[in-house]
Amino acid sequence: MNANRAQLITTLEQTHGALAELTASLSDEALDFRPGAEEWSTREILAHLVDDEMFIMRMRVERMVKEEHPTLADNDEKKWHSHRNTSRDAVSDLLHDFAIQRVASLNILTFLSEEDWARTGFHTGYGEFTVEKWLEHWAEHDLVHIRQIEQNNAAYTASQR
Ligand code: NI
Repeated sequence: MNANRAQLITTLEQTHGALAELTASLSDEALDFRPGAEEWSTREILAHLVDDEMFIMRMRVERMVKEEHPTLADNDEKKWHSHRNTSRDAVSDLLHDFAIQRVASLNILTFLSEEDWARTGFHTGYGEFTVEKWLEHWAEHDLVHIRQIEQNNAAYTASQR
């Protein structure tokens, strides 16, 4: 496995721990705090990561590996979230669900062949990409949302002064 790919997979392996650490001492008020009217709360970010892991991230890899150059449809994240059953969104549930989904993803990524990494798909927003390229997007997406939670925590702390 090439070094860049191994590094990206390590990033994916570390995300659950980072999320657990960032949310360990948060009250429900802090979890539901929005830094702006249009911004996501930390609880919503966790729910988004659970949904994305299964329906977007892993699904796209699976489709590229199993289908010939599939067209991968965009999804409306806000609409998804508005239809979400939020009755099971305790932070412990969300982290547990994310851990299960992430392990399933890592099991698939770990066993891809060189031919699999070179397989392609098309997305109306991103254009042409390979499984390898998708892994870069996936790891970057994790880091974007980890930073977003860090910023939410800082904004919440500032709002309490
Ligand atoms: Ni996202």
